[in-house]
Amino acid sequence: MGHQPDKGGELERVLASATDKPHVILLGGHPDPDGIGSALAHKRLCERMGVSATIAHVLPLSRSENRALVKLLNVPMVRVSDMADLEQYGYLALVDASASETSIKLPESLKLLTVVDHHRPPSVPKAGFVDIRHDVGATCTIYAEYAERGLSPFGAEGNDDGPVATAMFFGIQTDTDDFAFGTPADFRAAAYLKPFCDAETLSRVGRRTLTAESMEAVGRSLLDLEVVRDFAIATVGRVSANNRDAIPMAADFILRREDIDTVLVFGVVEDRIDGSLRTSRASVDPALFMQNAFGDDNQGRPYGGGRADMGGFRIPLGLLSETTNETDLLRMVKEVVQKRVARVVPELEKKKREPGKSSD
Ligand SMILES: [Mn+2]
Repeated sequence: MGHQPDKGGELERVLASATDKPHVILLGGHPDPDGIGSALAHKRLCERMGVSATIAHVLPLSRSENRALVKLLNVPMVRVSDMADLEQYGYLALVDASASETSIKLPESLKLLTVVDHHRPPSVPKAGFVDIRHDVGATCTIYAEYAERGLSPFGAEGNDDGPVATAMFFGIQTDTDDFAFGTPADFRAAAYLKPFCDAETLSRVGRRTLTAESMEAVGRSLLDLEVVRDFAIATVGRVSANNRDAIPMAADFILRREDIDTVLVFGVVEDRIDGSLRTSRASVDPALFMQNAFGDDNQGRPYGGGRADMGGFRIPLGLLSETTNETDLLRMVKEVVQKRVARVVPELEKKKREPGKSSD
């Protein structure tokens, strides 16, 4: 951690030693602005060294603001679905993650070359180049620092760095909750990138437009909201996979209510139940909350997990998915989730049993 003497120079040497085969930058999860901005920064470095690099992702872009970012900046990304799609590449670069996406099997010939990330890794990855820092709010901050310290500085060589700088700036902005959690390094990186950004694109993606479906889902969660003491629970009903981020969005929004400090929002997405927990109370540990409420699946893997202030869970619908009546299904899902959450928030069950409170 802290300031490594010349990580940028080391990255340059590692990239220069791997010019014999094309590179792939594989984004994990649903690509977010920090991942996209970092991937663009990495691709730019590869290209300056004469190496071809492709940005790939497995899961779809899920927020409309992310789709807008990709569209407005014309971000070149390909969606891959199986191993055969990756066989043409020799080297793998991971940005904003230290382990590759688990939903795709990688060809053995693909060599993990670089890892640049700001999350705590479960184990230190083995790669030619590793730069993992916990004292920055975004991976784009690390790439901005390489540039500022002399590795392909922005604006040099008469190149148009606007789209890359804009995506990186937005990556830092979103990963730091609009700079509320920005570290000095994030502010410094943003200040470095700002003159190269396209102001109009930045303000357009900064609007964070929502799809109509997401907004309706957030609306349903507000109608469904139940509050017991300082805890709130709500369901969005069913949302499409493309709009599943309506669930954490609703949780973030409800957490702003002044009389609560912890909220759990859930919904049905395809053939599973998806949920998000948000808390502003230090004594609530989201990972422990998830564990106590939902436990493990039959292979011993927990249904949910979390970090200091947020958590999530995914539970397959299993036999419930055969319910043909959607209203019945949603009612049963709600019952199951509430029962489980009552293990952690017992008042929820008591409230249910009170007369006069009937479920819809
Ligand atoms: Mn990030």
